[in-house]
Amino acid sequence: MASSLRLGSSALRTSFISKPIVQSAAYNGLRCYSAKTKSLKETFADKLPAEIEKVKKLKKEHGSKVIGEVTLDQVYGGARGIKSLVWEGSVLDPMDGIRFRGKTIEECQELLPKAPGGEEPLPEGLFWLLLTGEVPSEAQVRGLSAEWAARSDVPKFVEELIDRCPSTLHPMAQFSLAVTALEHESAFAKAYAKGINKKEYWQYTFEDSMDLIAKLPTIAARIYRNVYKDGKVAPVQKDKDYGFNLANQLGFGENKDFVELMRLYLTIHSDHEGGNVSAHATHLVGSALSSPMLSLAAGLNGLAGPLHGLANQEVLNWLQEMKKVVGNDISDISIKDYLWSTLNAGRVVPGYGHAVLRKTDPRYVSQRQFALRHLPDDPMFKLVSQVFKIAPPVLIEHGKTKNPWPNVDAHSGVLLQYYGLTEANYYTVLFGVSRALGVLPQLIIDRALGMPIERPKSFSTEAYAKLVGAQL
Ligand code: CMX
Repeated sequence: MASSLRLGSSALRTSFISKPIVQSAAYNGLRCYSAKTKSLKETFADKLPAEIEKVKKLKKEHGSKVIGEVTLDQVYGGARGIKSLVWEGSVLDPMDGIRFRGKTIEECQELLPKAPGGEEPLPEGLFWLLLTGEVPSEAQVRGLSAEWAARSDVPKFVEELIDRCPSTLHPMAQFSLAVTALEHESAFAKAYAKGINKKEYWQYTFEDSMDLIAKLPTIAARIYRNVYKDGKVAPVQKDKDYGFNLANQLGFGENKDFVELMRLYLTIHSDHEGGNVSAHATHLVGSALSSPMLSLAAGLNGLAGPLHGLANQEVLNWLQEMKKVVGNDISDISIKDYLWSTLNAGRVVPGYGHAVLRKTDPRYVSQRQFALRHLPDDPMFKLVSQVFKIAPPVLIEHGKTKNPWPNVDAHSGVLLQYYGLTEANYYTVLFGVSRALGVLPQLIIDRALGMPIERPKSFSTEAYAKLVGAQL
């Protein structure tokens, strides 16, 4: 192992942390944490040598063990269930749903620090948990909020790029474009071009990830304000948290319930283990040592697909179409008929089904609980609740989907529209801001653990036929 990684944790801090090798110009060494509070980078660096040793030992002692088999059906079935990825932040159980570093959403809601007077966890805390495995202290989370605010300035040319997009360009395409353009600022790309020791990769990846996350609310808000409002974006308030700033820059900062919703939304949409399209795409592109900017843009492009993140946009549009047809009659029979008309038209019921989950998504449940607390009488929420009651038996009768229960996307749009964020085409951008908080910690971990370029094996149908002894 190279000398820098053989060092103990304090030595690591001295070489990597006390004199950071790279910092964003906006951040510029500003001390966001009190003298006694360890920063996120320090916390991660402290834990890193043990993590590296753990993986090394596992590979050395058990590297040749067989952990599964692969059928031809899996190969032709989107690689479902094939164990081939490492993802530290979260694991998805088909029945229990997502756990972030072993903690359920409910546990995260209880344990993660909140804003003063707030109810919902701050996404800063979730990011910290995903990266380090530790629940941060309140002071650490406040420090991280300040650090992101300090790094939030978006380069002028990126703002101009967004401003020049036609308002008819889908917000996700604008978002991906802006994130790609941030490549210009990538410390990783610049350092790599100069030539760096691979043991230092993670630090540049960390700095880029922090800069990138910090800029996303301003970018996302600029797209929203350009396409749907007056094009003016409020500046980031440096003493406020990430969720508040996003809500405020979108134009909803005065509504404290919407701010709380943003904090919850950003927390629960962040991570869903490694095999989903956005997470896997980010990881895959990152494995070629593309910068965090280019890697995240790849993930966002995948999130923009209707079978993945875009489903939240589809759900609200579908509910609104349904409302036009059923009017005020949301009786069981009326909803059932509408569901069948969707299925008989060869369409999917958006927001229902999942590649891994086999029960109601806990992310759906937490949003439903939020709605029950804040908007129990909203007509669209009542419609969503009716669909929740009627759709599962209809989908079971339809007999195709392996999971007739709702996923996260079945609920989010209804909460956003209640507070006046009614532009469904925009919703996936918010999902993308949150997803960055889940996929970037893993990218940092990938570089810290020295994960190699990803390269699974492919064959032609003829070659597979030969492999299984089939005559075609
Ligand atoms: N409505 C109608 N049919 C559905 C269905 C739904 N909600 N969900 C699955 N099916 C169908 C599939 O289209 C498939 O049909 P074919 O055999 O004709 O191709 C069959 O049921 C089996 O699919 P599956 O194994 O249950 O589901 P997959 O793992 O292939 O796909 C998903 C999972 C999410 C893409 C699918 O359930 C779907 O299209 N749901 C609606 C879109 C949606 O809500 N996506 C968001 C998922 C969450 C996220 O990633 O953000």
